[in-house]
Amino acid sequence: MKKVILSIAVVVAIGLTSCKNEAKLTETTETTEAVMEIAMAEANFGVRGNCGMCKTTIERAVNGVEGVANANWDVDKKKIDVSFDDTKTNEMAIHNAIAASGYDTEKVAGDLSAYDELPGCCKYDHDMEMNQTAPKESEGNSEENH
Ligand SMILES: [Cu+2]
Repeated sequence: MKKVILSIAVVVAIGLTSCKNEAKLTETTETTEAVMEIAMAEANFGVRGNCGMCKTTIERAVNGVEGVANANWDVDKKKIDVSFDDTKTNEMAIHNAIAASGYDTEKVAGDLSAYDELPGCCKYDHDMEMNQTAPKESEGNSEENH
């Protein structure tokens, strides 16, 4: 168990570093931002989680999907904003990546064995309300009913 936690901590540390580097890269390429923007699709949807460690795990899972440019999970709203290249990936791939890391999304239930390996503080309540403030522009108006 200790081994697992240690390796998670290492991966998290690496993840954090690479996230920061990516953020810097996008800042320095401001001139091409307008061009990039056109190719980028946006998605925002509910994801359950408790704390900053959940945020790291969720965002690392999303950033691991090829084509994802940016991911930001809001701990208060239980909601993630993702921008991605829709020629390389799609919203369902992002849902699946989050679910594989153990977290529930609006569309896909989190993998239970991954959930079991989450640190105690991250074992979120499966009945938790997600997406606590609805986004103004929702792409999926057809999935209001669950
Ligand atoms: Cu957590």
